[in-house]
Amino acid sequence: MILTIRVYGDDVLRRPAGTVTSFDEQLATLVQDMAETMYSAPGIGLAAPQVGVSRRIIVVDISHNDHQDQLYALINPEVVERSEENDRMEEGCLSIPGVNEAVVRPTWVKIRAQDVQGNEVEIEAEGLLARCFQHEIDHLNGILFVDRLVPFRKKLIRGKLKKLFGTISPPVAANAG
Ligand code: GNR
Ligand code: NI
Repeated sequence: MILTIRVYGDDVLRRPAGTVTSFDEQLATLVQDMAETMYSAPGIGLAAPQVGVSRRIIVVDISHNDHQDQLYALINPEVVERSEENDRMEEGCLSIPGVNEAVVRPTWVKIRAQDVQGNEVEIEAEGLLARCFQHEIDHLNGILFVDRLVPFRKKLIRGKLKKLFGTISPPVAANAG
């Protein structure tokens, strides 16, 4: 089932998502619906708050097909190690359509998470995959990529955000970014 993607200005995108504790059929269904929603958008990642579910769940697939053989579905994911080296890469977000800006982030990350069955997994990623994991984990903490722009660009896109979404939605200070 394709779910509705929430857009900039929706409070759920600013709320820190809750830890998942039940690895049941309902979780498996939600993960499948999130994957379907991501592929149909199309996008290379999706976090549960983007479909109105304030829980720590992400799906990522940077391949250009929906075969699901390169689908990562991660529960309670955390960045546990990051490179000192950074990359600057253009990002977009399904929740902020019409805005694309370069963001600086670590080139490489190690992620610790659980799979849909609750087994612990560790993943090392670099390049676009690392980029996408970091973008999605930010969503779980109420952080959007526009929060990570250099102050000058952040200021410049305020007008655009106001025009596109009718509001400015600043990061919540408590969401340590
Ligand atoms: O589809 C998406 N593309 C993308 C491109 C560069 C960096 C991050 C992303 S994630 C985005 C989908 C999305 O909004 N996920 O939260
Ligand atoms: Ni996004």
